[in-house]
Amino acid sequence: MKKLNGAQIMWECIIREGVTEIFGYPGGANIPIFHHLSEYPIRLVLPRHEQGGAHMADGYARASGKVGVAVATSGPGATNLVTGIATAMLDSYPVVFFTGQVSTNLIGYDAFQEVDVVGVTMPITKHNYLVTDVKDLTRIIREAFHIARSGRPGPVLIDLPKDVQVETINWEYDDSPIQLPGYKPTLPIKDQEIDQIVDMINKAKNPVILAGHGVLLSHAMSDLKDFAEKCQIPIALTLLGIGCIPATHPLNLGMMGMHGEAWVNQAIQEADLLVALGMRFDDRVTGNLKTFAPGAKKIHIDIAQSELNKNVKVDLALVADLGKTLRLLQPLVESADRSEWIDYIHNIRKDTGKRDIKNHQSEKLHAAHVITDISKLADPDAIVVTDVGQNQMWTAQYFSREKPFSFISSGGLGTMGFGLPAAIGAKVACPDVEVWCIAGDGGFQMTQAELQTLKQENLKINIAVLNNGYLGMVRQWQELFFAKNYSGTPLTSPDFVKIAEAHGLKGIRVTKRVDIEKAVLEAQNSEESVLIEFLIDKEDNVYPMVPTGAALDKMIRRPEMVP
Ligand SMILES: Cc1cc2nc3c(=O)[nH]c(=O)nc-3n(C[C@H](O)[C@H](O)[C@H](O)COP(=O)(O)OP(=O)(O)OC[C@H]3O[C@@H](n4cnc5c(N)ncnc54)[C@H](O)[C@@H]3O)c2cc1C
Ligand SMILES: Cc1ncc(C[n+]2csc(CCOP(=O)(O)OP(=O)(O)O)c2C)c(N)n1
Ligand SMILES: [Mg+2]
Repeated sequence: MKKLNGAQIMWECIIREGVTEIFGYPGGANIPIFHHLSEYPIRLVLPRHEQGGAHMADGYARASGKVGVAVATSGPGATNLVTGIATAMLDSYPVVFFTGQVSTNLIGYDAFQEVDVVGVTMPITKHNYLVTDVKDLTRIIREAFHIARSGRPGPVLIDLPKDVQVETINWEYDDSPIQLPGYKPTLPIKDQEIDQIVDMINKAKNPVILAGHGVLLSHAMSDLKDFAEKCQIPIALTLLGIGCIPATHPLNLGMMGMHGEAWVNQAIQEADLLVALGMRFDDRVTGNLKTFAPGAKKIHIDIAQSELNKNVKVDLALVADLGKTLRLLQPLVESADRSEWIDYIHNIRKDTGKRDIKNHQSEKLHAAHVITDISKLADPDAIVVTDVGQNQMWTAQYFSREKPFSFISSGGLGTMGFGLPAAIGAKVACPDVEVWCIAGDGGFQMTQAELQTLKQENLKINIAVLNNGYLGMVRQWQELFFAKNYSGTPLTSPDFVKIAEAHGLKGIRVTKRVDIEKAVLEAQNSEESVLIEFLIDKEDNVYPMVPTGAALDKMIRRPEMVP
């Protein structure tokens, strides 16, 4: 037994959860937490905005597979976290958020910096708590980490009133089994369901696996590879599934969906069986639901019951952990030769994936060039973190990824401003790995204050800002579907080179393709973080593209080759 206060108990508990780094910002309602931090072996990274801290903790979780932790004060500190919490929620990442709260006797009185953060974050957390008695704190923190990392992972928030932080009790760690009778993160798998899946797969002539983020979250990468190789089923990836099978694996078709490759979408539309593994049929993936894969029987395996038969009605739905399921299926499915089907898909592919690059031999700098060249020069183990918009889609298309957990992107919420702070979190998690942040001029300006976090923490990452002078993805929609009415999308920027220098970092500007390599090598060889601003063609579009409401294979294709 030790005499400890709530703040100390918080630290005692989180080090027992394996936490070694946190992203936190202080304020009146969490000073006791910061007061005791130095007593514990935990590194604090101080963001410049709580949203940045939330994305850092999220990027940390995405890169490391561990639970990220972010700390903020009450009121504005807590509300600044909201976008970051929702970002982690939509992409199923385990982050535990600690917010300071006004003392329990003041709750409900509109006290200084009081916000009902439990109410605000109810729909964007997997679970949240308001601690009203310090004696509950150990149990709550243990539950929070368990809930965040088990089953379908997600963010959990703990709101800690100031009086709970300072109240002292005789404390010892209680490591008795966690009791959450209503919470069933995984369910047993029935033999009958496995038999049915095996039968459907064995009978299929033209099947496609739709591999999603759940493959990575379940650490089922090698199970997927073994399974697909045995039955010779080609694999289409969601944006967040990128990396679950190496880019160069012969069965990997590439990304599906709105900006997926045309041959991938066509294969899905023509398949006789879809095996959806740990993906949630987002509307960016399916195109018009009425015309989605009309001739295919559909199997959906997902750990979340709520995702099954939600967007796409399927023939067989199984609630289960993917790794476990694939290991059960592997010995039961027949080895098959599906070379005719695979050859057919490769035949529709031809050279269309490279068309952008071949097509753009002008003096201008094109995003496809920039990303392709960075991808070739980057360390094969590098982690690439994107922002949101055209830059994100170009990176998904042209930054070739062989390793899992090496492509980090805000998919579900599509949060502009995510890139830089998430890249900082990834670097804190993986200090020995080369980290690239690829952002647009718009998104980068949303969280660029975090450049100073890089400086203060002495972290080295490489940043590529694709400056097209527009909120490019929205401008593309305006060009194609709103009569080129560029309302609200032209965007000025500060001198990004000077911005980097003002933060004590290095800045480089590139305007021609011949200069890309030199700049990238200079960035890689620099000891400090480097920002490269690429002045790219202003009105390049991301192709292919499925217009909203269109069938998945009715894509606007990349422009034909010009002489
Ligand atoms: C501008 C923009 C354009 C986009 N365009 C595209 C596009 O063209 N193509 C595309 O694919 N996406 C696109 N997206 C991303 C899209 O919005 C979704 O985020 C993405 O499709 C989701 O992929 P997912 O279903 O694999 O991952 P998630 O949304 O993370 O879902 C993962 C699923 O796995 C399940 N799961 C988790 N753990 C396990 C486990 N252990 N076992 C089994 N299941 C598990 C979860 O329950 C969940 O259902 C775009 C996003 C933006 C911002
Ligand atoms: C926080 C936020 N606000 C608005 C949007 C809508 N949005 C999606 S992409 C985009 C344009 C992004 O512009 P930029 O960062 O310059 O990237 P580009 O598309 O030009 O590569 C916008 C405004 C968003 N996704 N997130
Ligand atoms: Mg832009």
